[in-house]
Parts: sequence; C-alpha cells; structure tokens
Amino acid sequence: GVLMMCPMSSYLENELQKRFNLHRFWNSPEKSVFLENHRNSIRAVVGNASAGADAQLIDDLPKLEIVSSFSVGLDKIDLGKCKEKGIRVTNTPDVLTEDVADLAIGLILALLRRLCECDRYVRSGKWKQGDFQLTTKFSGKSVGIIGLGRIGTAIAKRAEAFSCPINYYSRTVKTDIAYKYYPTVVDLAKNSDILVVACPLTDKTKHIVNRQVMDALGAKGVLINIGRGPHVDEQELVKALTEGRLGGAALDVFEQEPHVPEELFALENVVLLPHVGSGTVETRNAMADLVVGNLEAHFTGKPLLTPVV
Ligand code: 8YV
Repeated sequence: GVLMMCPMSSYLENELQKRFNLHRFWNSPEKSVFLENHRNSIRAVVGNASAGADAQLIDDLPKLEIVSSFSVGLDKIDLGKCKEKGIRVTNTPDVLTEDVADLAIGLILALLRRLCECDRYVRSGKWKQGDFQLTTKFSGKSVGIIGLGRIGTAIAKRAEAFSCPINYYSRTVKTDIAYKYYPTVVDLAKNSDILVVACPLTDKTKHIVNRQVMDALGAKGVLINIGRGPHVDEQELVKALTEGRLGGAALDVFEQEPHVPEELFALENVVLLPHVGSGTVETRNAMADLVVGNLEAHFTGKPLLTPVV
C-alpha cells in the first residue's frame, strides 16, 4: 500500500492508483484508526511541502520502506529517523528549479514595479484621476542570495541578465563562482538591495532572516522568500514593515500556511502569493512522474531516480 498524505496533484493520484493500492490519508476521518488498521500494509508514503513523514508517522508504520516527496524541500520528513530505520527518501529536484527561479524574478519585479498595485489601480478606475506613482528600478540592483544551490544559482543567472551584481551567503564559499561571498547573512543583507531566501529549511536556517538581518537590509532594501516560511521571523517582519525599517517584502511562503499575518494585507509594499513557486502544469506533472518513477524503481529493485537517503 501507498499512503498519500494530502491532496497535491490529481495527475499523481491517478498514476499512483493505476500502479499501487493507494490510500488517501485526508479521506480517513480517524487518522489513528486508519494507521492502526493499515500498519502492516503501508510500505510507502507520498508527502509534500505541507505533510511529510514525521517521527510519529514513521513509528506508526513499521513496514514503511520509502518516503517519496512531491517537493524538493525535505523539512517535513524526519531524515535522521529514516536513515536510522533504513527507510529510503526521494524528492523532486531539478524539474522545479526553473519555475521557482522564474517566480523569484517575478516577485522582485512585482514588488519593485508594484505590478499588483498597478493592476488594482486600473481595475478600480483610479487611473482616470491621475497617473500611478513612480516605482523602483530593478535592473542593476544588487541581489543577495541566501543559499546558492540549484534554485539559488538559477535565480542568480536570471538576475545577471538584469545586470545585477550578485552576492551570496552559503555554508561554504564556492570557489568556482565569481559572485561575491559574504560569511554572514547580516553582511550579505548590508551589501544587497534585494535579499532572496533560497536555502533548505533546517534547524540552522530557521529564522535565518531575523530582526538584525532585516535592519541590515534596511528601509530601502527588500526581502524575497521563495524558500520556506520559517526562514523568516514573521513577527519581526510585520514589525519591520509596519515601522518602515524594511522597504518591502514579496513572499511565496509563510510560517503557518495557509495562514498569513493579516497586518500584511493592509500594506502596499508587500506581495503575497499562496506557495505557487513550482505551481505550473508542466512542472507539477514532471514532479509527479518523479514520485512515481522513484516508487517503481524501489519496488522493482532498481536504483532510485532522485535518492536523498
Ligand atoms: C510544492 C515545494 O509546493 O518543492 C518544494 O519544496 O515547496 C513545492 O514544490 C509542494 O510540495 C506541492 O505540493
């Protein structure tokens, strides 16, 4: 049996159903009863960015062999416990990189050029009363990237095409790259107009954008988050924005999705998206194919396509 944790892709559901005995966890009213009844038959879990496999679930499923995540992020999976128990883990890297990087650039442009506000201006008829205010140029602004992995590098490449100097922070200096490295996020923020979060969420990167980082970015700086909500101290972000200590923020992710701090709704210098970084038909289908491909490989004794553990 394969246990799917929450709805994520109807295409994926169909493909799984064709091949496996698929259980939709969200359809069982009593989770503990379901787990008790199926503890000896569930051999695979399919999770995503909102529901993965925590220590409790792993303990509840003694026959679990593989967790195949419909996401590149692994923060909802207890990787240590999987390793310890010999449970394989796969994710969906690469196929979503372009979409997430495209969206990061879209967020920068939306925020600096106030695209969402401009659209509201036209729709509400305000244009007839006068021209829209002037906005802020993107091309040539310095872009600071936290995490220069697949997605961070794809964002940097795109920002280069906008003539932006690129700075980055990561755990280690990349010797083969000409971008400017800063050994702390505060230094990175101090030296960047636009700060982009593009690293995995771990114990070490939770609240990596804290009050000190926001103040280093400053009243003219803007924050872009396409990583995970908990990368940013959201309470401090609300304060920094309402007190005018930070120039603006464009966010695809939040600490308590789908809950977004309502204080942000009143601000025009924010752009708020419902976690859609990888949300195109093309990419979500490619992610689904990877999830299915990994499960098929596992159950036919072939090498996994995108193994993590
Ligand atoms: C998805 C994501 O939004 O890949 C990730 O880490 O956050 C996303 O691609 C999500 O898993 C879709 O259900």
